[in-house]
Amino acid sequence: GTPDYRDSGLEFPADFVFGSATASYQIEGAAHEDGRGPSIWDTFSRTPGKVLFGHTGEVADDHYHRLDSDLDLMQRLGLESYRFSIAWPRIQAEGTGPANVKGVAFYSRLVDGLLARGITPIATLYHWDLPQTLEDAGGWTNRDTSYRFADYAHIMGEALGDRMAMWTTLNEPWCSAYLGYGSGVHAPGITSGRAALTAVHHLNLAHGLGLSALRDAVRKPDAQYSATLNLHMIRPARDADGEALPASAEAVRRIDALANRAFTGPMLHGAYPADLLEDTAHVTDWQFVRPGDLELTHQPIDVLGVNYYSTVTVTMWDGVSPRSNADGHGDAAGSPWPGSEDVEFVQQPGPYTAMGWNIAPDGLEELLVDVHEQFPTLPLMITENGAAFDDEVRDGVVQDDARIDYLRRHFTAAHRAMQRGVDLRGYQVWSLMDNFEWAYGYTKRFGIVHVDYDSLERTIKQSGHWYGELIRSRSIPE
Ligand code: GBH
Repeated sequence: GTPDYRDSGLEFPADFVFGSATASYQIEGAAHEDGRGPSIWDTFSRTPGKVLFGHTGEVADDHYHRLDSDLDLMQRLGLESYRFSIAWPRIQAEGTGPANVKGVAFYSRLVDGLLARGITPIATLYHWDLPQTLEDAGGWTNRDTSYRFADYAHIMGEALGDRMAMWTTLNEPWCSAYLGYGSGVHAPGITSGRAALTAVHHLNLAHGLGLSALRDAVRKPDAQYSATLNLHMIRPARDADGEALPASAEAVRRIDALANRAFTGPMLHGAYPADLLEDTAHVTDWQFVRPGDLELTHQPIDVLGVNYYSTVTVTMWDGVSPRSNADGHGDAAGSPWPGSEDVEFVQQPGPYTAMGWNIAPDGLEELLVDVHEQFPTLPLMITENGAAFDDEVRDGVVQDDARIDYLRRHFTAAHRAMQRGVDLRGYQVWSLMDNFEWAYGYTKRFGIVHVDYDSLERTIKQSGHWYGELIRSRSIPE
């Protein structure tokens, strides 16, 4: 291999699953149809100043009405799997009570359509669209929400459990907790460190309770169960000679505790890390962790889903020099790092995507190897990787070379991690199509398929064709 990760010709094993991913609120639209109740993202996106240009998921990609043609699109791309999420408020408008038959029918049709085309369905139960009624009762700061999530998981297990290949409980609980309740840049837009840490625990509890409820309901012995985490690849800040700054080790440890071990601890070890509890003792006493909870959060999983986009580089702020806000959340009202607001996220070397995120394929290799070393018997799946760039349609073609280059480097990195012994089962590119990019609205395009937001017409980008070629040949194309 070459040191810059721009390889071609690397082959992937026959059972490696190449797919693409989306999330309900980002693509579906049809926000008021067939009994769907409001979610926290409906409320948040309609609150002035929260989402760029006041964009909402009201129409999004109108996927709800274009299901069949979108399924055909997946088939044309040659996808082997499709990772989607289920909108909880379509199933239970207020987050409680019996299943809404029409909501269930939509996902049932989706799963059948995938299977009919030979595409493996991977469903995430929660990709951030909490029923608003549950938020009104405290949302993820209310322990009851974890139990409501388990009820919902049981409903879905009964409804789709005969066909679903792989289940994921939560997508990126880091974002739900720290961006939703800490920095407030995501719904419900609360800015409280204590609320964020309370949410961390109730999300961990929801994962565990939801997983057991699913297992009880699903009648398919080979179904697989997982959670998806956006594990942070954290690097120490260095001086001009490349030496790690003395204060950086402390910063790496603190961010690793909050971002990574706050979830892997309870989910995979059955304990919160002692240093996390100490670091945050001035924020909360963690009394919301009740006796027996850590047995509930610690459920066996078959695969760990890893979402990877970029690296972060940290040191401790000296309290004097102007602060870098390169974590992308510097202008938020609150901090996404409760108790560690004195960690500084320093400017990284680039190049950057349109999100301003550092492009670092070596970080993906390192992260996968690192997670594998921590959990040697746990198979991994990349459940999201991709990039936003400023795409343009010219003569009906989107020549997104930057995205092809990004994907090539990250597939190379994944391949290298496998060469180094990582049990990596598949790769779901984010995203199947351009969509509602949360607080950025429709201004950032991650798709391998372009969406025209006036006509809602889909155009496969060159990266989509490139990916199709990778899937067909099972090796990284020229
Ligand atoms: C995912 O979240 C989501 O699951 C998905 O819905 C979303 O559309 C997609 O990614 C793209 O955003 O500024 O360098 O410090 C990504 C979560 C958390 C990833 C913050 C980048 C900051 C990187 N993001 N993180 S940096």
